[in-house]
Amino acid sequence: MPTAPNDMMAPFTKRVDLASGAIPDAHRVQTRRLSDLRGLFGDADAEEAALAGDDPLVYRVYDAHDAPKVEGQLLFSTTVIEPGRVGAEFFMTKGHYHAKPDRTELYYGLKGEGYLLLQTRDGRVDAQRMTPGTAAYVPPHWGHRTVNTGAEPFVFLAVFPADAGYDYGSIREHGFASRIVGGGDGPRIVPNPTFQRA
Ligand code: S6P
Ligand code: ZN
Repeated sequence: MPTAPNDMMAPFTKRVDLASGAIPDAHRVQTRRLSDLRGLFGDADAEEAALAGDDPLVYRVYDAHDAPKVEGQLLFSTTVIEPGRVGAEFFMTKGHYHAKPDRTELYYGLKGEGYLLLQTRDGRVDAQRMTPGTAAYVPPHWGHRTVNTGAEPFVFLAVFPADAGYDYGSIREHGFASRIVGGGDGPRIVPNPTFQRA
């Protein structure tokens, strides 16, 4: 039984538009342009050049619903990452640890292709390839970022505890251990030379 009145929620269903990745009646849509990711790409000159242009859309997050930020509640969203690069580096999300670091998450690939990059604060690094139909698990304590390595939008569904929260500061301050760059042989996962362990 719920212990507080605001823990009580009615069941509901949301539709995900599989053609676009949008949730048409989303509670909230967050738009991330390149200016929102300033400083996160490895090639600072390429980033500045792109920012001097049209400040391209990098990704949108469709938050399906709102829920009390308490243990037991789930949130879910879709993320639509546009195809594109800054220099050689593919468009990606900002990346975060969860503010409650032991909170987990499940990603389910819906469209396009990409990678889920993961890292722990004590130096473990991982990359999971995601395509339509793959389910990728973010374990407790792993920071995570997604990257579109394809030529069309990369779309995935994320399901996570409502009290997980976001720690973006650690990624902004210390960087991500890996980057994904494009070249003649396709996407390559390379170490980030400026990464510092948190
Ligand atoms: C939330 C989950 C996703 C991301 C989204 C955007 O825990 O991991 O919904 O928020 O993919 O990434 P970011 O790093 O900008 O929040
Ligand atoms: Zn997350």
